Amino acid sequence: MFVDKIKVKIKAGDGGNGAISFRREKYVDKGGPSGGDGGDGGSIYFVGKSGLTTLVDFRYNRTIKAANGENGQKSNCFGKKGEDVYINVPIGTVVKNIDTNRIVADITKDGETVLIAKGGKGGKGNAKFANSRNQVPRIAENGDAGENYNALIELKLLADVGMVGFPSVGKSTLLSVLTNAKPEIADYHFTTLKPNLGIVSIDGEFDFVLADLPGLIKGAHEGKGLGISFLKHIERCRVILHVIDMSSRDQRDPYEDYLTINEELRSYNVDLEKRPMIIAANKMDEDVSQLFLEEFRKKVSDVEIFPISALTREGLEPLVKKLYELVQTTPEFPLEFNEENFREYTLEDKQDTSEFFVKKDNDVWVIYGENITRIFNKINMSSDAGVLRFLKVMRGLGIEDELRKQGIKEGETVRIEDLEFVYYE
Ligand SMILES: Nc1nc2c(ncn2[C@@H]2O[C@H](COP(=O)(O)OP(=O)(O)OP(=O)(O)O)[C@@H](O)[C@H]2O)c(=O)[nH]1
Ligand SMILES: [Mg+2]
Repeated sequence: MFVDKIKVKIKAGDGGNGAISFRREKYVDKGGPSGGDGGDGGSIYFVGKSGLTTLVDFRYNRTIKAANGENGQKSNCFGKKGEDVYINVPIGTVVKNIDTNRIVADITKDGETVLIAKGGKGGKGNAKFANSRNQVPRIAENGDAGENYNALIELKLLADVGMVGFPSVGKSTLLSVLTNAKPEIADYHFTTLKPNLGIVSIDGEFDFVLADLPGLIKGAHEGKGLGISFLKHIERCRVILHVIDMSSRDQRDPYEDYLTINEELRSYNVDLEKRPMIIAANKMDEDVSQLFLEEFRKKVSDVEIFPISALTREGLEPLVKKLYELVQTTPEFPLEFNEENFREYTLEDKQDTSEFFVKKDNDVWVIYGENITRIFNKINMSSDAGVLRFLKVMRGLGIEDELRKQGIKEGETVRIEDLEFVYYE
């Protein structure tokens, strides 16, 4: 089964909460604070692994989780760290965060290890809050939540040579005679619904990966036919093999076919033009093909043409040799990233945003925003000291100023998450 796209939930471990406790030892005066820190939550990593070719393993595992950190304990005992999770994925795996529409990882090498979701940091125990002014701190931090999001995991084919062409020109037939692959072959359009891969061996020693792609038609880049979803697979092929039906069986002109497909490639991604391309003029076993080929040669002089018959297996050797030579001399085409769609995910990024929002919902002033939620969740609100600390943070962030600016009056209610309190100057 060929799984090339799958949605999963990603959930790194939460950090454990810091503990509040005090020493009660015989000779220790008053007993100092001794609440240990919570352990960090486990992170999730993907590791590129050559040999894996599908995402099928994810079919049965739609949620990927790492363990939470344990809570801190008394007597300065730290909570245990949640274990990190490493998952092997095929090379060519791209992970996208659907919630933010950003690419989290693009795995292109064997052994490449990428952080997919960072575990939450453990909260500090009260021992960490002791200072000269406050020797009996009754506050501890809760652990941060582990990063979690909905992900789309996609597999981009990493073929060396990708075949493009109209439906029924013989792409799958060619793949079946050059490799061990057994793609479906039939005399109707769009026989191939998903790309097939095969390995072309030369003298059993050198080889390259050949991909047979679903047929393209005019408007493919806008989603016509099988459309854009398969054009992306050629993004990374080093070499393009343009297969053309020289027998003009479908009453199309081979030269027009050639122009149309090139236009589709160009409309989808200009870069494709930079890849070396050669032409397989197929179905040369048909009577009319020779005439069409002569016409074609007159119009196309800048691209090398290899007359072949996939059916009778004629003319294949020079074609394969040329493809191999091009694969050897053409660099890989990594996906191009720009700031917009690529960002490595770290929790630190989020901590930097100090923004919050204030709105009035009926009579209640509501304060919200990612950062404020994070701080709120971090502070242990079950103690007065915790609440006081939170109010201090609010002041520090300028929330109080903003409320005043927007006209809050004494006695009005303020709400943050599930905490409501009355505002006094
Ligand atoms: N005469 C002749 N027929 C061929 C040749 N190569 C393929 N065909 C026939 O053309 C038809 C289509 O072949 P496929 O290999 O399925 O074509 P395709 O390009 O993969 O088509 P789609 O998957 O629909 O895009 C089949 O009936 C093949 O037998 C050839 O060299 N000569
Ligand atoms: Mg096919």
